[in-house]
Amino acid sequence: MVGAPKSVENLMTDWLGLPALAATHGGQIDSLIGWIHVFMFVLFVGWGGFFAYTLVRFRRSRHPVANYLGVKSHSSSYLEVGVAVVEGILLVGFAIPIWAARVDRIPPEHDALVVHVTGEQFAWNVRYAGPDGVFGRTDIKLIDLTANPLGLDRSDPAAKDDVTTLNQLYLPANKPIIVKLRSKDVIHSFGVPEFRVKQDAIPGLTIPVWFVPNVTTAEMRTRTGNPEFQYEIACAQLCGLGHYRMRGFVTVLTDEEFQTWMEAEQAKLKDQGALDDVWK
Ligand SMILES: [Cu+2]
Repeated sequence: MVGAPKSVENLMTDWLGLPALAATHGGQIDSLIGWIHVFMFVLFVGWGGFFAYTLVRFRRSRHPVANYLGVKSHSSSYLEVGVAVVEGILLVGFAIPIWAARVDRIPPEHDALVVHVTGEQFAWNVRYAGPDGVFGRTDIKLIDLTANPLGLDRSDPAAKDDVTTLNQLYLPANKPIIVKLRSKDVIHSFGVPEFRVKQDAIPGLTIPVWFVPNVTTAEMRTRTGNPEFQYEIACAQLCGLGHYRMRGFVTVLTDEEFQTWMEAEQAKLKDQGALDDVWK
């Protein structure tokens, strides 16, 4: 990780070769992944050692006949109950509260940017509420695969300024982003490795996923030394024959750049005013 301060966690994630980090909560996830590797290594060495010990201890030359009674003490049962109790504590005391804090405690919408992202075979439809902050009406009857993939009803005043894009997600940096995930057909999965975010999009459900991107695309290009760097939305569920080409791109902008982009989109909508009649 170039530019980030080196802590023990960073060293572990460098060593594991994780993608560059670009969201505020990502450090915690990386440190968890790092520690899990350390614990698994300890378990591997422990169990591997035990295995080697049993090979020697119960070798054939010393025990030519198997002992059908086996172990008589109850210590291994107690040990297993102990392991189950510790795992119960990890689940109830750590895993569930951390999930509640990180995933369920979604920031208030007025402090965040809400974006609707709808997966379909094989693309990501992105929709912004526009300056009015209200998502306009959609109607399944208005869906047109190329001209209006979300069935947006431009006759609804709230829908007039809604901005839609295909496979292009523009986000301002350092602001909570709430992505409301949906799917038009099968299960897809919205995954952006640099944001340490991955969530299934399931038909019939609207699933919120939130994060705060904190490195703009331009900054990341300098950091990685790759002038063509792009954040990529990779569909992380095998969703059909075209799954391999279901990729979108995220452009993280500064707040001003994002406003400029939104204004340009509004100008485009005004120019396309005539299209309203086509969609009606
Ligand atoms: Cu997909």
